[in-house]
Amino acid sequence: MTKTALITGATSGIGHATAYEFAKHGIKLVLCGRRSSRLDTIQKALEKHTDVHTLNFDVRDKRGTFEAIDSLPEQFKKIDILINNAGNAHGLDPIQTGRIDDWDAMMDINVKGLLYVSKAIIPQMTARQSGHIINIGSSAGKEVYPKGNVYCASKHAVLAITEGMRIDLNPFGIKVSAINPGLVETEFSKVRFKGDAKADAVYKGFKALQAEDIADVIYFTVTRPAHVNIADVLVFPTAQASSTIVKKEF
Ligand code: NDP
Ligand code: 8X3
Repeated sequence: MTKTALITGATSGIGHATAYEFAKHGIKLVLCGRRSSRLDTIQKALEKHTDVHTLNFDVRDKRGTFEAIDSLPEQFKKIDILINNAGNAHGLDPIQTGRIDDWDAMMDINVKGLLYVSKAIIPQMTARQSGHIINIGSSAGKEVYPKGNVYCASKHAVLAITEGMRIDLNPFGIKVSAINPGLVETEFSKVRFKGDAKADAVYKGFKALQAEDIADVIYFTVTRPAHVNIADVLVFPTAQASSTIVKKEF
């Protein structure tokens, strides 16, 4: 039977590539993000392949998140696969000079936003005793790097929440997976450095992961047999050995 996936952060990068990968395989899509014109464009492009519904909300907005998910039309209400992907880094500063607004953004989006969306979807999964939640963590959730402080904390939280979900949802037969990428060339660094030229240097001198590489891993994860759960994956570009060790050639 055709499955339906809800993807947060579908307007860019990993979420966008996952939407395209899923559409290719006929998975029905609920695509979420704040930039509505991008959602419209993606919907038009993917409707050739599958049914697509878009939800325009900010995951920081608790009420807006629940209202958006409640508003799903009947044919999109049953979510089989939840991809908690929306998130970003904001800033790269030592803890003593970090901006509180950046800290708020990362904790509110990466951690609390993920919880709100999950809270809105989990009851239908427990009721049906089936479903698959994929949380997009990061290598930053496994290892803290200089100036990464709060972003790393937010991704460590994603990993802890993933493990907690897997334990608590175990009696319901719900799969919970964490996919943790290293450096992926998306809009991520543009957001982190607020459009500053520093962003351009991040992926120079080596071949970074592309969003499509992570979409491949996500599609693989959601297509395993019922008895197989890919619990936790760490994916680096070949040039990367850890958060701080990247083989660059100039
Ligand atoms: P992008 O910046 O390309 O995409 C981020 C997505 O998140 C956008 O679609 C954006 O949509 C959405 N988003 C951001 N803030 C909000 C918000 N407040 N409410 C709703 N949606 C929001 O980055 P990536 O694709 O790289 O990032 C996706 C995930 O992957 C993130 O969780 C990130 O932490 C993680 N990751 C990224 C890595 C990388 O190196 N790029 C490595 C490891 C993990 P919109 O602005 O339209 O709302
Ligand atoms: C994104 C990877 O190394 O920029 O989560 O934190 S990194």
